[in-house]
Amino acid sequence: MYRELFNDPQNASEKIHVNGELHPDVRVGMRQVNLTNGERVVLYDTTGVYTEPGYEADTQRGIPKMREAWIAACAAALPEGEFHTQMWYARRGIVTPEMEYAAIRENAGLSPGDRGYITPQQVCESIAGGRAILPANRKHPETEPMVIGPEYLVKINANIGNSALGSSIEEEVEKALWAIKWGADTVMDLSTGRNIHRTREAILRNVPVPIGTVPMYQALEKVKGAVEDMTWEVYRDTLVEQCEQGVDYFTIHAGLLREHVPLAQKRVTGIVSRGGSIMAKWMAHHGRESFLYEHFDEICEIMARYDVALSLGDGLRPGCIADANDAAQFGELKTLGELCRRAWAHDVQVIIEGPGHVPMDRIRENMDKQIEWCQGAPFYTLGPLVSDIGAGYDHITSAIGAAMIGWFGTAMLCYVTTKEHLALPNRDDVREGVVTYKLAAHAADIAKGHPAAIARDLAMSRARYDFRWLDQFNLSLDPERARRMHREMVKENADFCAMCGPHFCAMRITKSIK
Ligand code: IRN
Ligand code: FE2
Repeated sequence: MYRELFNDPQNASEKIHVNGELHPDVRVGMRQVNLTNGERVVLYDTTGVYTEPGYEADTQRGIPKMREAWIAACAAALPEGEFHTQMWYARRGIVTPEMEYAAIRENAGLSPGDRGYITPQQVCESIAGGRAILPANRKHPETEPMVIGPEYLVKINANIGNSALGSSIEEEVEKALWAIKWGADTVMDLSTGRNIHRTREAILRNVPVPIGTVPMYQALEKVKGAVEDMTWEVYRDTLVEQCEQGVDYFTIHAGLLREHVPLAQKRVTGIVSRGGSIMAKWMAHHGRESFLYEHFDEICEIMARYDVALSLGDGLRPGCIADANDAAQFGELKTLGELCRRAWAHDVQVIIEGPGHVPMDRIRENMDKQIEWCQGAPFYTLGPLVSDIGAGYDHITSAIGAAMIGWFGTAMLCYVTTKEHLALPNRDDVREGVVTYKLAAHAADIAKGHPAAIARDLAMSRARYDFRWLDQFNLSLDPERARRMHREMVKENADFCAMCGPHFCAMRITKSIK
């Protein structure tokens, strides 16, 4: 069943591998597009083992545990029971196999000497300085290492997960695999409905990218949705449960303090973050400071024992453009900067979550403040949506903002689907959301001058001018859709398309000029 997801017999691309030098057992898969004119374009690949020739998926068994030996070697080199995070190693200048793997990946389509070429030492230094993270829980050996930071390719995250109103474990695994097929760099399981633990287990054992969660959602299910019954103990036990299972990064809304809540009550749309609203209600009910804030160091100690990265949640992100960049949002962002420093003291890797809904003229200010207050920790934003009237099209409303903020330096973009504000996304919504966000991220990479991103566009343009249709399909982000649309109206190798017909093709006419 899952194999068919990745099967595209008409796609003239093949899996290639690049081996490590520092760590010879590092073997990084990439996608090589073989063009009909003999040229080759190598692309970053998130599909893992699923596109290895002949791989037979078996969801009961799960995918190979590619990091297992590295994790074991680390453990063997340390006293019994001791463990360290990627940040700890980075701070000592030790380049782990994971770091080399991530560096090699970043160079897909580049050759040494190219501007933008990344070395393992650079990955190591940026993690040491907090400017990048490599999310890789030691209990998640299935994940293929990758790096998130403004110096690297802009990444995208796809949210999946069930709700009380629908979806099964199989559907959620299928959505996660569909997401990586189209290029999602990480997947967050935001399940809030039934079988949260088992759904996550199936995803972790079958998906080769880092997996994130918002542990508060499962903790709330444990107290049957009664926010006032939530306790630090229930939350802490949920953290440990998810660490043990192998989750690679947690969204934790620890920066939303009691003093911020009144600021949000003046807003047009109040608090629109699920995690944020839960914490605000808990604080109001108990008349106490956030237990996430008060137990923050304990949270970091738990996460450091597994190397789970911390994504500091934006519980006060604006839910409409009228609320953008207000005192509530920026008050929380300042606190996130403080928490970031505290997490680093535990060698916990950190990214900072950001908005939300922000009009285009106020996006730059968000990025600037984040850089100023969060010491260069990577920014990870939801959109932002640049208008509130896009219902049914909010993948586009938000991709406009995402492309801008990616260009300004945001390291990872959290996708928004067509169903945002309306319903739970299905498989096709996931595809459309991922491809739309790959476009936003790629547009940002181009604007930042990434040579491999620019080279892919150039190869596409040449193919277009030569009417090499197959090459155009294979170089596009969604070859299947491009091919289907073209083939609907003209035969395979026509030197025009149905948009203009044979007599009005400008490129054809241009070529006839002698
Ligand atoms: C990303 C940036 N800002 C928010 N996000 C994502 O929103 C976050 O990573 C997670 O997937 C989701 C959390 O939503 P709530 O609980 O803040 O609504
Ligand atoms: Fe929204």
